[in-house]
Amino acid sequence: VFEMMDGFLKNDPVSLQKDILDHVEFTVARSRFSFDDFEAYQGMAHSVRDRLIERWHDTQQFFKKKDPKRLYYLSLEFLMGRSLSNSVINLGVRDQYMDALNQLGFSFEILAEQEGDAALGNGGLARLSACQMDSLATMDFPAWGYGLRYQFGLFRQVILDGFQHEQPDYWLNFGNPWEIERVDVSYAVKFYGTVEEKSLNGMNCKVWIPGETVEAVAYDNPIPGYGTRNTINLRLWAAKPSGQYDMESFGTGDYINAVIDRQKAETISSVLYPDDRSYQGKELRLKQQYFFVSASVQDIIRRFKDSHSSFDEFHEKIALQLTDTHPSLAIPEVIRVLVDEEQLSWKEACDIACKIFSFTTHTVVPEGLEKIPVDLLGSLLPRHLQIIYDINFSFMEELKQRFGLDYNRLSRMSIVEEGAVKNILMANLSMVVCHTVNGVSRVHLDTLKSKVFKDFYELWPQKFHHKTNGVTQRRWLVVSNPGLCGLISKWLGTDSWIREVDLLLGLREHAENEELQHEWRMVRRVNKIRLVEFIETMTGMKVSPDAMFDVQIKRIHEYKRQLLNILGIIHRYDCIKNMKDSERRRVVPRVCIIGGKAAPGYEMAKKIIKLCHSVGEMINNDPDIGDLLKLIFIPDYNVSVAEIVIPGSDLSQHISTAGHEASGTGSMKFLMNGCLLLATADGSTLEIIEEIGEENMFICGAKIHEVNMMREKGETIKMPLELARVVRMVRVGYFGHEEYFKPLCDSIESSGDFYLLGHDFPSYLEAQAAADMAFVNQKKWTKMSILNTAGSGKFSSDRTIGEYAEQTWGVEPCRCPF
Ligand code: 26Q
Repeated sequence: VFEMMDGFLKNDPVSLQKDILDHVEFTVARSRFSFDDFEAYQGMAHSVRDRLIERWHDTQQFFKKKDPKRLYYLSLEFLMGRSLSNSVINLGVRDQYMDALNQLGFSFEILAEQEGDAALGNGGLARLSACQMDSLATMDFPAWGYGLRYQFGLFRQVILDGFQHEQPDYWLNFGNPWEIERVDVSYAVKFYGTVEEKSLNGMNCKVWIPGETVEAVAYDNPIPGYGTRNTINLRLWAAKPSGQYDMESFGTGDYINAVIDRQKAETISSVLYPDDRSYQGKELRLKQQYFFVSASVQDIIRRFKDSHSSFDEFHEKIALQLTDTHPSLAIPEVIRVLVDEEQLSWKEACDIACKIFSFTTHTVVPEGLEKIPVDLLGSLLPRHLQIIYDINFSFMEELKQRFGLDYNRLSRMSIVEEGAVKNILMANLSMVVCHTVNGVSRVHLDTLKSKVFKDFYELWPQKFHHKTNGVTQRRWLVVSNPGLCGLISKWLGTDSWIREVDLLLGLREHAENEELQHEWRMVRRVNKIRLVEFIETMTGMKVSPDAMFDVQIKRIHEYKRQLLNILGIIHRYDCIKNMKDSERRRVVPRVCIIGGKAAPGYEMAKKIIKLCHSVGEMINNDPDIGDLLKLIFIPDYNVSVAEIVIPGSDLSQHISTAGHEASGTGSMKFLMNGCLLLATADGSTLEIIEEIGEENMFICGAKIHEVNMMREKGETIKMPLELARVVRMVRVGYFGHEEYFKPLCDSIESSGDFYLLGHDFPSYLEAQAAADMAFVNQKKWTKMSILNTAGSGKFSSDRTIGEYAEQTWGVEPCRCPF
């Protein structure tokens, strides 16, 4: 069926056309003479898939031959979004496919929109994993990703009467052309049971007699690099009933019930936990974590043993990166396999573990750290609990040597938290064993050192590092903003910035060039019009592209302060209402856009969503206001929505209470796309200020040390009048639902205003006013916009991954020849 050239699939438009049609006929099983957009998408996706598989094979064979040190990236979440555009761009065959489709009478853009998102994650952490996979592939690192193949990804958000409702995400219902099912790659994962002591060759051994076995089946997702043949693997595990006890259960008679019972194994990989506030102590979550870890560790050790006869070189060939503590059961699992199954000594196994593991933490607050009740762990994984106790015993001895019998310190640092319910602290376990812990921004590292991991920092300062997050310019510029992308390449005279993002700096010298400014505005205008159309499709609202588009899109959290934004909008509304006509003429029209999901159990976040709708309802229908102010809530925010919204935004808000956002990566995507930032000095925005200068941003709010001081002193400030006024409007039912909104008002006025909306409101309004002023001067605005893109180079995940490779993992590029 395939047209080959020099043994490679051919990529000229005619061959591609034939290929697509063949897939429509034989894979999708439709007539090659009559098929719709979705079928055309499927045909094309399968044709792209063939090319991915071709390169994936070559890359894996090449890695096998070279046997370099490999990086294994373990994450329970990956937010990949759509794959079609990204794949053809990274494979370097977009234009050829566009031609092929045009000749068949289809549009590439329309086909790309047929694809649903792969949303196997919650938010920042999960999208970061996806960006980092793209950089690992592009930079030729011999890396593998491991994750879980949830049957249901992040819930779909449906808004009814302004309230969020959750619906299952049936992302696999129409098939998934981007994965390769590996029925031959599967491992038994064991749970429950008991541990028995046995004597083996005169040695005392622990033997785990498990009570339940589930099979993990591999699904491989090729990740193509840009400008390279390298295509790495993201291996996701799905749970299937184990075949091991077939005879036993089927022999006993109750065949039907036996089958049904065994089918329950599949629940392990059925659904993603939608709460990104961490820890609930749920058994199913723990099962997911261990299922994932056990399958991955078995796979890694099997691959190693394929080409090595002892474990001497294990740490020279393998680096294991833990994405937060979620996969940290890999630590006792590796030790268990090495000691119980490979007969290494306890010391040898621990030494290996200490050399291969590193972890990155994505939280700032101690409450965000993961705990597992000892009873739960002991029943599900009895042998692992023993191993954790043994690790802790040695660690406590080490501490006593070092600090003497300082019991307070011992209890603060212990992996086992004593109390009414005993818990295992996964962060402490990770701290003890990993050779490195990374924060995700510079200030995040400071917080780790001075607060969350203070004791550990005193003990092992050399373990602490940070790698400021980054995002991939392939997805966030090349895929999502082709207009700007073309313009950048034209003015830089090269498209090399797609691999070497620092070249973007070259735009600085043109920032005031009128021709570039004009073209820049034109491109941005086209993007805004695309967003206008999208808003109309999603909400039925018509907004004007002449207005300033002011955007806040991210998960809904109290610390991210969508409430501050909404209260600011009420203030603006109130001001406009009270203006004379002459004043109104000077108002800069705004379209305020908010989007994001609330964790299903997070009541305050859900109230914020409802408030947004109620306020929008009033403002948008007020004939007094017209186009001067609109408030739009974009439902079901996800990666592909972000790809439309970000390029069409003028101003974006990143206004977490200082000290609460570990990094934040949304800001980086806006920055690259030439959108201005209105931000607090928190997480990555502090580093953005260093790159582009305070004069090119709108900064507001208390600084981190001020927040700390106010909290330490328990200082309460007097509510600013403007804030008191808008809160009152909500309280007295100006927007209806006064009972329902009461807790929101109380959080500011009666419960200590933990997130400091009162303190930050005046400077927030000032920053907003400064943005208005700047927008009136389009020359100045456009200059700032160009400088944003020009200064965004540091925030590419290529830079982040380069630092990890060199400083944390010790891995080197391994480039497959073309
Ligand atoms: C833990 C246990 C049980 C169930 C769920 C979880 C869980 C899942 C996801 C806990 C946390 C998360 C996600 C956290 C997250 O996204 N953090 C963000 O990470 C980004 C990437 O580093 C940062 O930019 C953000 O600042 C940080 O909030």
